[in-house]
Amino acid sequence: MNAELSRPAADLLTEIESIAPPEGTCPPRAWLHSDAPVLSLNGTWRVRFSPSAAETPDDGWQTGTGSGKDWGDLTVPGHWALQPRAGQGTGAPWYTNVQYPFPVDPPHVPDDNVIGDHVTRFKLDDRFLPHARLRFGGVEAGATVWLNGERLGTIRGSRLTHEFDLTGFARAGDNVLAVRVFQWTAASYAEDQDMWWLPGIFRDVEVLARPVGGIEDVFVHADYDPSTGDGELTVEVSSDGAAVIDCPELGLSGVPADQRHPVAEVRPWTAETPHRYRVVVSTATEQVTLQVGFRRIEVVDAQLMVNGRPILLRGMNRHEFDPDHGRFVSPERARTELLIMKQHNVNAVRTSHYPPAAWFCDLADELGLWVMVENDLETHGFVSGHFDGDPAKEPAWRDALLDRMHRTVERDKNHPSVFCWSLGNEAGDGDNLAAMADWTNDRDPDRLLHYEGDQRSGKVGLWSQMYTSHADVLAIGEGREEPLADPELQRHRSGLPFVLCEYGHALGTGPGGMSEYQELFETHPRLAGGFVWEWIDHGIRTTDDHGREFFAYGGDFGEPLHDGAFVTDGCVFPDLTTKPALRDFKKVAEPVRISIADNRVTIRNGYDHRDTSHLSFVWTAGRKHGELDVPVLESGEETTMTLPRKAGSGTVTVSALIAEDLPWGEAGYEIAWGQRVAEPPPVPTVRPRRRLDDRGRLGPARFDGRHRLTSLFGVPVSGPELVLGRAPTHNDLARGTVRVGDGSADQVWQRQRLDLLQPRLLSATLTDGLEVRQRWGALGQQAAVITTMTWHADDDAVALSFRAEPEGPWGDYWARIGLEFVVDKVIKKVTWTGGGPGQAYPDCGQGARQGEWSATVDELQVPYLRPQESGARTKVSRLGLERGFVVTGEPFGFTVRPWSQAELVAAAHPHELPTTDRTHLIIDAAQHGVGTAACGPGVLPAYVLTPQPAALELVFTKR
Ligand code: IPT
Repeated sequence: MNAELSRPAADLLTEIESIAPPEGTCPPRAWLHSDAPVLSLNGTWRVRFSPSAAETPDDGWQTGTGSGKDWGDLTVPGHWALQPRAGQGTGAPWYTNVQYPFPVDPPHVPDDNVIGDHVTRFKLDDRFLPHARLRFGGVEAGATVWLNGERLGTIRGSRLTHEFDLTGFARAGDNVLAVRVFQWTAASYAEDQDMWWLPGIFRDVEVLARPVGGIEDVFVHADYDPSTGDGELTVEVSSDGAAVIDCPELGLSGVPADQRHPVAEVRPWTAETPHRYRVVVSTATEQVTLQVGFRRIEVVDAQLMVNGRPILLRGMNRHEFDPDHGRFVSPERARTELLIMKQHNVNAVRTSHYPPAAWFCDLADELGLWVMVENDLETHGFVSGHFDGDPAKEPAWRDALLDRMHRTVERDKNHPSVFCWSLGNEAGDGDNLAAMADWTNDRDPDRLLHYEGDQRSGKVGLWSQMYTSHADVLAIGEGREEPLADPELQRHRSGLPFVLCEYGHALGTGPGGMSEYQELFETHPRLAGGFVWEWIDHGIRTTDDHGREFFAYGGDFGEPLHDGAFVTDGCVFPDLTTKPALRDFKKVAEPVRISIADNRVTIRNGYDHRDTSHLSFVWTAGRKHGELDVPVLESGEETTMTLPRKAGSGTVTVSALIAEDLPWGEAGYEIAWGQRVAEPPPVPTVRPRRRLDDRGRLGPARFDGRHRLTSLFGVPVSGPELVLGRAPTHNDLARGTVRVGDGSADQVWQRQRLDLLQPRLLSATLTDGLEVRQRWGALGQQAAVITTMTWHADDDAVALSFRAEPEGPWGDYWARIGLEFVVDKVIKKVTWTGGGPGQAYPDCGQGARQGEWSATVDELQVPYLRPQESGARTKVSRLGLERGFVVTGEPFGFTVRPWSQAELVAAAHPHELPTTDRTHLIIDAAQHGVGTAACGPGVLPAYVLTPQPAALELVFTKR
């Protein structure tokens, strides 16, 4: 103990560094919808900050009004670092992933430890007396709580609910609530999740009236027997009064609690058919309403089964995040999130890596999503010391860790959506986790247990890994995994379904390889699917010195240690606009598969539990369209039918649409599609009628003395230049767990100097046009690409035939091979025929389909929070640049942006990209895949762009 500290400061430090469970709180229980009065204490509170325990005044503030010059206003719920007006020196948001932002010295915390003293005053009437509870939904990173100057206890477990009994503390009329919140506590060691460190009272604070003879807790068991269709309802009630159950829909009226009630022919709950029954539990003084879902979760023959049928998790890892409010997310916003998920064929959520706000599972119950509720536990940063001292194994932490799990399970135990509990994320392994597992299995045997950190998986119901390669997932699917040494553990694990609790890391452009995972999931019964990492970018909305708004990531607040943009790996942007990753996921995870061969359409129902009666099917071929009369298909059923003759023999799309409005999607909303793509039209032939004149004119094209284009149809254009490189994506910058060649893609490219190519003219021949042969060598390198560009023209068209041959010692692969044209004017809009509307790369872009598209150049860009290669469209046969020219060709890829690749590389945020008066057009013959090397396997072999000959046939016309 620090000898210089005054007694109160020393006591405060002891309290901050305590690893005991919270003190003075009520036993954890369900978050119930009761008719007992509730008083919300959300609103404007008074707050003052001290920079450390040693400097925290001990001045009787707990009964004060929070007035004086040190005090300011703060909105509760809210993180103080996101309310800079609340006070000076409160610390800024701080992002780290695995590493702790303080020395690993448990249970000690640094001296720099902002302490926020919060005060609010409120009135209570008789309804809250003599018994009431004070409930906190979440306080980071722990607190001490006083009511009317009397200490109620402590909060430990930032995303966990804490209740205090106010009996004997609360009084009629005015009350003063004082909460001392700490930036760091010993509990911070257990809360090392990959996210911003954001202290504060960030969830609701309420006073709950507790009637005498009321309902303390409820545990609903609603089983469904798939063989009979019958259910059984048991409602365990803890109350000091007699409780009865009512559910008119089930014919239950005033039946006793704590007994089994068989109910014939119930409609079961599934994520696809979220049918709930309203059950009311009453005592003489309180009524609690529950929304009950009947279902049975089992593991049978290593398959994850619900209600007797296997399910496939098409999941997302969801952090709670709002760009303005951090981990305070409003129910309205969360509902929007879940609607977006449902609309993109997401059927499951892992609440990474802590329990969400209490009402979250109500929304999941209502809208239909499988939820894995994860405990608030991660000790990842101990990895730097080989998990020495990891709370998961230190006996002194046992009670605190068990307490966390109790709070997690007890609060959410009545939700049908919750199919699984998770002990936490990345917390090593140890006896404390084993104790938590035992307790959970015992408390709630009707759900599965998950924990990825211990691969022996002895106490869990799902075998789980993260970022496993496709090859290893295949091996597991086929039961060919490396067996565990212990035969008993091996026997247990080989009987478990397998999930990827994280995969498809969605950082930046990508993720590549999702389809290949999905195919494995759909092929091997043992593979129960997974959860993409992750749902949302945690970018904090802020402004730069010029007042320009942007979404900040690690380092943008001057953090001395941080993990940069690694927190921007969501499928939606911070403002919930969708990223290409989500649109691709929607296609990859389609619950209905549609394929078309010749004029035969095959439709397969891939839902786990429901038929297709909620869908209608339409075909579209250009401007023609019509309905398809598809019989209702049961889960797993398939039908094949002939397309109407009217659909013709060209490109045709068959879509599955929502037939009538659903709670999460309007009639006409497309949930799945399949396409038959017609051969692209032949590239128009240009009969060479023009010769290069001595002023460099070749029909509508003009060239300079070095045979470089200077204009096309009067539009100033320079180039084309060979491009082999790209502005590295996050994935290109990382090594990946499975990779081709040595190091990251970017290193492979840097070694080849792909972005430093220099041309040398080999020959320029005047044929019936112009043939230019060049050698493109990289600075300092012997390897080269020999290109031949043959130009022809008539009065209205210019043809370019491009051939490229690599020569010499190239590295393992290129980023792309294409031609870059720089148009010396601003192009605002483009139209194209080909893949769209969104971006595509060889191993992603599943959401793109063949069609006629138009977009502004701005819309073509994907505003990843750190700029990088993005926005490519592929399989394009015609591209029109508004007030520019048109390019027709054998299918090519294009990228149109106002920036050079170097400008993209230089910008750390989208708002730093310069305003230019140029337009860069890259026409690609091929690109390298994107993979997920930033976290997981790199580009799969099929998508590696080895140095190889390439060709493009392009025709330029005015329109
Ligand atoms: C994994 C974490 O579980 C997750 O929270 C997130 O950090 C993710 O990585 C990367 O974005 S852990 C990693 C070391 C595999």
